[in-house]
Amino acid sequence: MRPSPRLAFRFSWLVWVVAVPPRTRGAEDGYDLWLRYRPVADAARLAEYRANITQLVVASDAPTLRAARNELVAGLRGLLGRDVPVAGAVSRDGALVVGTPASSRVVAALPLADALRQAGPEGFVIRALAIRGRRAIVVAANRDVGVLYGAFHLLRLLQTQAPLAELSLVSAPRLGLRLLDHWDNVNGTVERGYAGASLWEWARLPDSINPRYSDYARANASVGINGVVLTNVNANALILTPAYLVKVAALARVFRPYGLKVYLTARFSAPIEIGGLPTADPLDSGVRGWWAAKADEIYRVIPDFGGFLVKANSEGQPGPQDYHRTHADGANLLADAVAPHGGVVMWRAFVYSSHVPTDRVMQAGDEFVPLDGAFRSNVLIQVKHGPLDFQPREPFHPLFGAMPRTPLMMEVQVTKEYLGQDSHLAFLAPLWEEVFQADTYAHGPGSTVANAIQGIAGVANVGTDRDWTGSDFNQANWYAFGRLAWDHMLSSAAIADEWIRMTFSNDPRVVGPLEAMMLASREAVVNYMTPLGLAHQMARGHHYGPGPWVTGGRADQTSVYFSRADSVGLGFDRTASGSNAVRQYALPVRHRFARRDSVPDALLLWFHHVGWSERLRSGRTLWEELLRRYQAGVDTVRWMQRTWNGLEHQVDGERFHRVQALLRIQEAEARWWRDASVLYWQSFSHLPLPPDYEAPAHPLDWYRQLRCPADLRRPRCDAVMGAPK
Ligand code: GCV
Repeated sequence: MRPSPRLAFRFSWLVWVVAVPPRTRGAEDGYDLWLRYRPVADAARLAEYRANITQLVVASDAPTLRAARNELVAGLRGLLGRDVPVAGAVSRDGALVVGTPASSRVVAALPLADALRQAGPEGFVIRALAIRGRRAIVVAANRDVGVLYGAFHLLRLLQTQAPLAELSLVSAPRLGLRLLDHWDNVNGTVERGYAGASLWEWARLPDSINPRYSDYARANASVGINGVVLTNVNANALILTPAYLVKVAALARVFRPYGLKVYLTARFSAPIEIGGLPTADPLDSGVRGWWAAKADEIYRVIPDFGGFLVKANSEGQPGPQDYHRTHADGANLLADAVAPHGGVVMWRAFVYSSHVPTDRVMQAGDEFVPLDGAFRSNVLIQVKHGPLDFQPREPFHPLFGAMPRTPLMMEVQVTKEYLGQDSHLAFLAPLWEEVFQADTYAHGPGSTVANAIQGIAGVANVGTDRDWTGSDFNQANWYAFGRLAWDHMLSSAAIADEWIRMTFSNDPRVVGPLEAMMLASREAVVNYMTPLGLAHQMARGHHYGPGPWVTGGRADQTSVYFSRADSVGLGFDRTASGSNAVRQYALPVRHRFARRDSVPDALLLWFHHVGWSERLRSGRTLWEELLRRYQAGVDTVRWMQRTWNGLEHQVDGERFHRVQALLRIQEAEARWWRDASVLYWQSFSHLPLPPDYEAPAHPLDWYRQLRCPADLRRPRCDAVMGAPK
């Protein structure tokens, strides 16, 4: 039957709507992150979802449940392509019932007691069941915030086109504290931020509330992040003054419905700087009184204030050691001040002694292990994932497992200070997964890092850039951080898979290649920057390009200190014949790292000084293996470029071209890293490059003399781009 002209017109209009690529329907500028809620493309799935979600039943209008309802209304409208009405009661098949037993009589009447017990205070239950003979799906939790997390999870299931039949899951976070740490300064700059300025508009707060604040909170809640440290660990005491506290309170009000608590960094010398006291000595009664009063004042304006994060006696920050007191004295001072209000103190183990130590990476272990048991119960020691400083690869920090009487949390960088900052594609979930799963053996086999911690903090990669994170793929790191903070047993592959489906497409022709790219990307960076356990080989200050020759100034902040390159070989001897840093690890990890026959190749030069011509497990000499790894890094980036180019017709043009341009930068800069490093090592090894090795574009001096532009936020060297290969 031929359609009537009128029908034909309607039909062609429909086809037009379906066939128009997303870019013409709205800018793909990255603002929506993974919360895009584009129409479900698979017709059968769409029909299934439409049949199973026909009304939304939310009994309460409490702020967090309202946030859950609004998210579901918007999300379902986008995904199902039609409005799902909100109802007060289950009146048809396909009800989506959302609530807690306290807020919803329907939920209270369901047989969910066991599941809710498993869900705990923040988790949720999602289940397909019958309610008074009607097909329904319930998202239930013990507290409103669990319902919100569950709502986001249900939307994630739809976004990733999961089947709804026999839906039955309980999810609870494995870690209590899941925080983003902002290194944001009150002047609006962001230390190690590569995505624009600080989100917090201090000059306009508390009167002007930027709508981005609630979108920021939504994004965090969607992955279960439950706290935010607003200010830089290189702290400014101003944030603790009344004028700023009302601004902080305004942000806290926006964040509260999303389960996001606010924390601040505390400058240890604040009693002097804003309190007018002559000292900040933690044992001084005036100082103790000042902090107690300050805590009272904060909790008066922010009743659910989370607590303080402190960087003390590190990189010039004041601390208790200025008064010959210990880190425990300092932490306990603040802990006592916030304890009556239920607050915590996160005290960083990233310390720098005023003397250059024999081995920089041992300092935290040596200072903190003797203090185990000396901290108040509301103190958490915040430990970077490795003992140095967020390098592309480090061994796990030896403090994990070594302070059994002290709560620890792990700190990672979501911002990529040392992994190509805004431009290089480096998916960090594999790095974090590697650390979480590392076995410390501190209490026998299975004593993983994940088991040694009670919380995690990620240094945020978020700023005022329209896409929040400076690049499309940097968003994946924010997402992955939250997902792993919630459940560190999730694999990197599973997280990448979800993120791609939510952010780009469910089309297997997109998911497969993108997942492969993302999973290979971190190792590529390790290879072209610091292969085989090298670390800290970047340019001084901005930490962007290669600088293996960096020397001068404080020795333990230079590349040469860490590489120990000489005519004999390369690498830092941390065995008993060297600094003996291996002693900080429990047996058998200590032996595994100390012995040449068992240390993993990936950490070889972290623990050993290896002769240039010594043979490695591969049968290749160190020199050959180094050359191979640097080249592998470059080759992987080229493969990523080819893979991405193959997606030109599957990905919208805006994002396609943005990512393509960044990959071009990454390829040129991977060569920059390889060539500068190989030539520098060659000046010690005096070994030749094989004839078929890709020749460096310039002599060593060219790389050494390269000066990057003065803009520290974008320290790119145009000169290295050269002609594309
Ligand atoms: C906030 C590294 C960074 C610093 C940072 C410091 C820290 O050294 O380069 O910018 O300071 O770590 O974690 O305190």
